[in-house]
Amino acid sequence: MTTTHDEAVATAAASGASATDRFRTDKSPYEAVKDVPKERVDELAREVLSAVHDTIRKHKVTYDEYNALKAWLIQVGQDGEWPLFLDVWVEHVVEDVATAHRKGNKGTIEGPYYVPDAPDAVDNTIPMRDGEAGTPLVWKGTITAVDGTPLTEGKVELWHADNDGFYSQFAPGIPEWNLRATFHADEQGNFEIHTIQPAPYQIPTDGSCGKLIAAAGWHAWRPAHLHVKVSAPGYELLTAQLYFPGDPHNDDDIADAVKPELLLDPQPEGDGVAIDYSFVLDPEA
Ligand code: MBD
Ligand code: FE
Repeated sequence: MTTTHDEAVATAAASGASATDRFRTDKSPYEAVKDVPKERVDELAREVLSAVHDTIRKHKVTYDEYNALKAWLIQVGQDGEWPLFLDVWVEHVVEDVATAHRKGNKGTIEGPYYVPDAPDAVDNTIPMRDGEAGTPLVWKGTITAVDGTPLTEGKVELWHADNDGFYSQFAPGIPEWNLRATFHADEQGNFEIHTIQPAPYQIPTDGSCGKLIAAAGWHAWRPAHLHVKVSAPGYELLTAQLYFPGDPHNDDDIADAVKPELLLDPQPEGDGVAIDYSFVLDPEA
């Protein structure tokens, strides 16, 4: 890993903070929930607060600890790391609940670094820099419905980190849309993707999330992963990540987002690897 060299460390916190701007630009969550009944808000807010109160009583939390929490929460906002914090430590449960009814592919969390509307890939190849570092990866698969119908209008939006664990549009110095593209299924529902294998991802050590990790004695790693959003008209959007066997953090992902169904089986091919992984989508209700 090269994330210990100076440049990589210097860019780390910026990635967490850029996610706040991106969230404000791309999502309109307040519009979506503005009609939530007050009974629901009352119940959820009361239960969350009550869980906090119980923890304080159980552990006899002191004023020093309470003030440390206040200082830390203020700093998370100033660092712009709320999207990072929530997606690493909370989103996996929301995803489990939201997709429990599905019969098709398992999905997992989106994380903080998705950008919508990535341009279509040219020649089935993701945009990359001249001499982009990393093992070449060729991926073939099919998009079908749970009843077996090939989804010829299906598409795969793919985004992933580079060989240093950094994402374009979040870490500085990487061309826009690098290692991000939209791939379309053919008349048989097949797709083909040419990219490189990403590196494991380390939560920025120089921001508030990194401070929490250090203070608690945790590690800061996610296993290497490919992010996808797979969709077709009339079918539920599948958000997933795919993982590589043998990664030391597949069993202790800091974001708890690995599932056995999401492990790839790469085979050596030429100077790189070939993977064969297909998607099955659930029809919209
Ligand atoms: C990532 O790359 C990621 O996928 C998640 C879920 C959290 C932080 C960084
Ligand atoms: Fe990621």
